[in-house]
Amino acid sequence: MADLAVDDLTLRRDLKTELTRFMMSYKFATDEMMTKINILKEEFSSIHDYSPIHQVTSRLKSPEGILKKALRTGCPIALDEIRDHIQDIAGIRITCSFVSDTYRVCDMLTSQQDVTVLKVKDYIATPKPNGYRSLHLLVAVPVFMSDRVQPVTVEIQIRTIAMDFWASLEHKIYYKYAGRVPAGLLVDLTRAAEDASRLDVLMERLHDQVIELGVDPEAVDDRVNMDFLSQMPMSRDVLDAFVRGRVDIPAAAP
Ligand code: 0O2
Repeated sequence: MADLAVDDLTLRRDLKTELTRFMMSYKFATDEMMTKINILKEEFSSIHDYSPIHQVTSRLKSPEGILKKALRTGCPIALDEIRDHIQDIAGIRITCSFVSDTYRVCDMLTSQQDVTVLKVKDYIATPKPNGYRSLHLLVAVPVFMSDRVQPVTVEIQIRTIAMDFWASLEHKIYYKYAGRVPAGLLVDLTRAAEDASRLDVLMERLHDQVIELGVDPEAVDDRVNMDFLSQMPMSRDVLDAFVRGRVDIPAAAP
């Protein structure tokens, strides 16, 4: 009897370790992708004072959320099956100001050597019937564990601020009505999606016109915004030595 209890405890501990490893792999993959995205964001903001990435957020589906999705989609409850069939356990959402930025960000991420593109769904070029627009990427990134390297799937949604505003509201309404949204509201939502799409086109056109006029918003402030550099004491001579290779740094006064 006592042995049975010990076996049960050991089994529970092993299962918990396995589930923790499983969830950790998605957390690490999210962290890796977030680092990549934040590097791009910071590089653009520092050098150009403008970034095609407006905001980036991430979320990890909870074990309960994963189980619910597995039951809803008929996925067998086994970690290997879940890994293969539930592909949005790790999710990242990037919002951009303009439609062209969404494709630009997509290209920058998918051209990175260690990012394997599994699937691209372009709901911007082909919106869903309800008006939903967004660029969906499924990518795999290698996660380096202590004893193995594991490719882990991350879902990335890239959309404009207007598309994101619409999708958040639609999501709320959909849940409020438990999927049975009144017909009138559905019509209004589809209209709002079309309006948001027109706004995106208009804003991008205005942005292009501003650039054509020679008032490049990226050049209005030509200071290189490297706040972190200002925290490091650096004289003009040191800067010269770094950038131009001049090494005649005057000796410090005794
Ligand atoms: P949740 O609650 O956000 O996790 P697939 O099997 O690939 O053909 P799937 O899994 O629906 O179909 O993939 P898809 O179409 O790429 O959608 C993935 C996610 O995009 C959804 O996750 C939503 O987050 C979002 N999404 C897709 N369609 C809509 C939509 O019409 N409105 C809104 N607001 N979001 C949408 P989940 O798992 O469905 O939901």
